[in-house]
Amino acid sequence: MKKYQDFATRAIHSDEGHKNELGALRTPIYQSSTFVFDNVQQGANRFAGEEEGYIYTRLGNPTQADLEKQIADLEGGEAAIATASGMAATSAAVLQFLSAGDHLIASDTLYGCTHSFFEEMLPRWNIEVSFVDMTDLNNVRKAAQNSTKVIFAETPANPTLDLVDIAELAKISDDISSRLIIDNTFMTPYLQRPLEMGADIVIHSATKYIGGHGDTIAGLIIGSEEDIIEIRESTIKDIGGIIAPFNAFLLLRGIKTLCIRMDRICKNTRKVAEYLNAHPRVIEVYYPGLTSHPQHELAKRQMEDFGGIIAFELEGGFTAGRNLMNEVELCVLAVSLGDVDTLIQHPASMTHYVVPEEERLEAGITDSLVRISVGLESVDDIIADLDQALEACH
Ligand code: LCS
Repeated sequence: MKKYQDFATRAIHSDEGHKNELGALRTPIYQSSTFVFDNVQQGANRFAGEEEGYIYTRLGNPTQADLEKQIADLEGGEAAIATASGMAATSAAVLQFLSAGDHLIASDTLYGCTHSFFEEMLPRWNIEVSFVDMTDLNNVRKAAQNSTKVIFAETPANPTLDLVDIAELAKISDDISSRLIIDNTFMTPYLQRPLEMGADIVIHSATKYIGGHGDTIAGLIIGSEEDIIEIRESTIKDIGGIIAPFNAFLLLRGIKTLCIRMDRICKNTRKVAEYLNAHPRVIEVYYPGLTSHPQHELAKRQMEDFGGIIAFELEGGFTAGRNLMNEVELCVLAVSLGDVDTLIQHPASMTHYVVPEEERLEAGITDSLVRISVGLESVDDIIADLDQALEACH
């Protein structure tokens, strides 16, 4: 097929749905655990990698393969693997490139389970981890050791919306021969493409904007052909966090409307951020699209738009925030993000509950921080709901 330059066209046409035997427009769901061999020699050849063809869905499946081809194209990578969850993507990518005695540098603000995986589990395999504030990259240079094999960052970070300069971080990573892994969940490839800025691997919680409808848990890993083959044949094959065919189908479907959803979400979010910023009871708004965000210039440089997540703090601290979340009617009180619905939650007691208090506060995840993932509803209705809740939450 002709290679289209425009992302919006590729999001619709760079899968190979219609290339199936019956010409179905959409990629079929190959809901099969295993694949039949014509004879013993064919089975042996497939295992030996001497003949193309499917073997067993943990090792590969046509629905999954179509999704992988498309997301690699959209992220600007050579290859990809779709996984059972965002955490399956993070753990498979990180474990692939670290062995006992190695060192990982991670940004100090990360989704709670990513933080606990690094802090609680990796040291059990004698992997040392340094969490550093990557808004100042000197901290990364200072933390670097000969044994540093992976640098991992989320940008924008969950939930504080701190940014990391990907191109500068990639230079540091190259200088010390480390691999740079970027969690691009908050942005999607439509708004930010870390591989083009020098990152080695991108991971996603595809549960969020890529699925987009609040109905799927899934993850993605994108990188060079060589790295992806290694991950597929090792930490995915042997640890097993592969995506289910039906979930791969749901992501292929989500990608078709990614651009139009993100355009609407970014537009809505800008208005909600401006509304919150002007409200007398809101004392702080964290959103990279506001000129008051300390990294607004970096945001304009490395992101196409500013995304759909806002964090904010209310006058009256935790009590006011809790009351607000109990008072909303349209906004849904739930974790996760990137859905069609506007979701609101309390990081300190929910998504980041697993982060030890001292580290949580150090990273700016205060007890009074409220996070909102703006959805696709009418922005007037979202703002009216927040307005009535702010009135009622004294
Ligand atoms: N990376 C980021 C940036 C995330 O926000 C999450 C989940 C993950 C990775 C893990 O992905 P999962 O395994 O859940 O697909 N973030 C969540 C959140 O903020 N609320 O609930 C889950």
